[in-house]
Amino acid sequence: MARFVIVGDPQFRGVNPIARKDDFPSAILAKIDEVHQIAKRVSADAILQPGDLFDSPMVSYSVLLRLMVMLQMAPCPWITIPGNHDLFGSNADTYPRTPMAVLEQAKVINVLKNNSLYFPIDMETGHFTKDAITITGRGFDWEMDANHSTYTAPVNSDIHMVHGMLVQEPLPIAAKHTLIKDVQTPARVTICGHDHLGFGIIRRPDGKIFINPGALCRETAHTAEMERQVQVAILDITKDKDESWLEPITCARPAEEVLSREHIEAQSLRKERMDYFLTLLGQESESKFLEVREIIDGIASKEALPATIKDEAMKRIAAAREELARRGVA
Ligand SMILES: [Mn+2]
Repeated sequence: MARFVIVGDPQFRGVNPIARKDDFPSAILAKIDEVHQIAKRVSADAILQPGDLFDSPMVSYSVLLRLMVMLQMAPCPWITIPGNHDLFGSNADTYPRTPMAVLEQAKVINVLKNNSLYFPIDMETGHFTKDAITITGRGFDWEMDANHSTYTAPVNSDIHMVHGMLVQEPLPIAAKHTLIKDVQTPARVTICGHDHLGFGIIRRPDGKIFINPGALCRETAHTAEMERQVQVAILDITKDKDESWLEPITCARPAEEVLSREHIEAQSLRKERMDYFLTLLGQESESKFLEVREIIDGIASKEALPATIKDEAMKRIAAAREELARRGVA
C-alpha cells in the first residue's frame, strides 16, 4: 500500500494579503511544518500538492529560501505541478524560469508537467516504490477548463494531478469551470487544486475519486473562506483498493483572529455611495451636464447642501485635474 498526504494551494508569499491580520508567511510555514508532522505520523510515502505552491513567481531570494528551507525538512518527497500562480502571466511556457523550477532543479520538489508520469523509483533516489502506483500530472495552461478532456489522464495512471476549476455545481458567475460529473479519465483518483474552497473527497457512482481538500492558505475574508476548515486529505492506495479521509490542520487560527473584513466593508460602503451618486445623476433628467462643475451645482441645489461642501468638492476636483495634467493623463 502507498500512502499520500494531499495538500491544497499554499500560495506562499513574503508579504501579507490585505485580509490577513497576522504574519501570513510564518502562518503558511507553520502549516507546511504541520503537514510534515502529519506525513511523519502516518508514515506517508509522498506529499501530493496540486499546484500554486507560490502566490506569484515574483518572489525575492529570501522568500524563496524561507520556503526552500522548510520543504527540505520534509520526511518524504513533495510531488507537485505548476499552478497558474507559479507561472509568469499564467503562461506554462515560462516554467523554466520560475522559482518552482529552481526548487525542482535543486531536487527539493518533484514537478510533473505536460501530463508527465511519475514512476515509483527505488529508494536510492529517495522516491517511494510501493505497489507500482503511478502518478501523472498536468500543470495549469491556457487550455484548462476549455473542455472536459483537460482533466483526462494521459495514460492509465492510478493518480492524476491537475490545476483547474473543477467543481460539483455550475458556478454562479461567468468563469470557466468543469463539473466533476463530466470528467472522463482513466485515472482512479483525480487530485485538483485551484479552487480554494475545495470539495473534499467525492466518490462518483462509477468509483472514480476526486479530491480537493481546499487551499492550505486563507487569503481572503469572504464568508465561505472564513467558515471552512483548513485541512489535508490522506489517501491509502493499492492496485485494487483505496481509502481516503480528511485531517484538520490544527495550527490554523480561528478565522476572526487572522482575517479582517474591514477592507470588504469599506469597499461595499464605497460602492453604496457610488450607487447613490449615480442615482442622483439619474434624477437630473431635465438637464444635460457636460461639465463636472455643473453636476456638482445640480446635486448641491437638489440636496440643499451648504456652500462649504460644494466649495470643498470643487477644490478637490480642481486639485485632481491639476494632478492628472501634471502626470500627462489629461
Ligand atoms: Mn490557481
